[in-house]
Amino acid sequence: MATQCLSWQELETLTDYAIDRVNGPTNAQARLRLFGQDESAVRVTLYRDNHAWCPYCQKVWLWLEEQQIPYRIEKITMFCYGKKEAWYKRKVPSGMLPALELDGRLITESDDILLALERTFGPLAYGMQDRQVMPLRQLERLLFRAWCYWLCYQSRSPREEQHNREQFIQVVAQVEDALSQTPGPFFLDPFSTADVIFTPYVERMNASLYYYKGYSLREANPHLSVWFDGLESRSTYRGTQSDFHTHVHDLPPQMGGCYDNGEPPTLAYQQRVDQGPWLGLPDVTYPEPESARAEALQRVLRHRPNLLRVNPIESDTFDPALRCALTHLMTGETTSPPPGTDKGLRYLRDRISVPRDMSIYAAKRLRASLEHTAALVGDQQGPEISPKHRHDQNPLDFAPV
Ligand SMILES: N[C@@H](CCC(=O)N[C@@H](CS)C(=O)NCC(=O)O)C(=O)O
Repeated sequence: MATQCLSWQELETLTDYAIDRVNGPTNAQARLRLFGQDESAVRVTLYRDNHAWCPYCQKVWLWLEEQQIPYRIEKITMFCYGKKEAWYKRKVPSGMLPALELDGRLITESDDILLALERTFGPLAYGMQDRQVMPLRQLERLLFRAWCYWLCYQSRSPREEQHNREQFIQVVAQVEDALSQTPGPFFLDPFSTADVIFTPYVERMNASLYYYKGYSLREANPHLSVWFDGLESRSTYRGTQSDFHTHVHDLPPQMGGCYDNGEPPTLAYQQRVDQGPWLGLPDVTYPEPESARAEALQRVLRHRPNLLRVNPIESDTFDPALRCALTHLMTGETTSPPPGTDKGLRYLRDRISVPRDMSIYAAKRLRASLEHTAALVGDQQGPEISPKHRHDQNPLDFAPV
């Protein structure tokens, strides 16, 4: 075991991770996307949630990225994690997201937004009202409802739980059938609006059913499995992609509760999502990029003052603990953090949000090093994440310093 963890200066020399947020690959941190065009070409502003948790926002976000439409991004607070911005409520009194301005005209409702975008910029392969897309949109809503019944209502008996499970699996069989109709991985050939419409909730179903019901959607269904792989072959999707840990803890306050069935596979999956190992979970299958660790380090360095300030462990004590974890992340060297910092390291482990903070593999690597370092000094978990609200994630606490 090495005796000393690296200093912040030494850590800074270990990452040169940088991407072009404006013209480069899809990413959650950008405020402007130009795709190589001049800023004067921007006709669209997307209002989306600050943490990239809102599924309807992901739908519009992915569509704009696929079509490479230049746009600005304004990030808004969701009720579940903070106070809605007054200026946004003046614009959209309900405070609902997403909203979009197109040539100065405000549009709400994600489907209406996509219809308006299509009228202006053309469809993404097939339009929202295409006769092949319409039944797929209905199927997506059917799947959504079956998922809600199973996940978001407490069953009154094992029989009711089993019934809700079967109802969901029956609709999944229809989705499998729809996917089997095309030679490629997608709902229609080529990738289209139909895939964009399924993406946000199927991603959330995959995470939540794994964690709350012990059901692995991606692994249990061969066509959906190929569909997920197809999505992950697109850099647009990778930039919006979340991970299991983020979703299973962002969904309960958004959905009004997620109910677990307490069965042995569920308990085992919960342990895995919360405490690792995170590599190998069926939330991602594309190969890990070489830059994952450097990306994680760069993101921590950027937000270091806030990360130290919000941690339940006092900054002077948490500072070396965090450096020990980052030393492990970058060098593989194990250095022991100050006693009592296990709780603080796990607090941070549990609050990395994908893709808000970093991409999926960067988060897995960082979680693993935080856990490895915490385990050297104890088994104290961080404060529990509330299923009712996420005020621990209030964006005001993370304002640039
Ligand atoms: N039918 C709407 C639904 C939008 C919606 O439910 N948005 C939620 C977030 S997913 C929202 O903005 N809620 C207010 C909040 O959480 O702050 C659409 O398709 O755009």
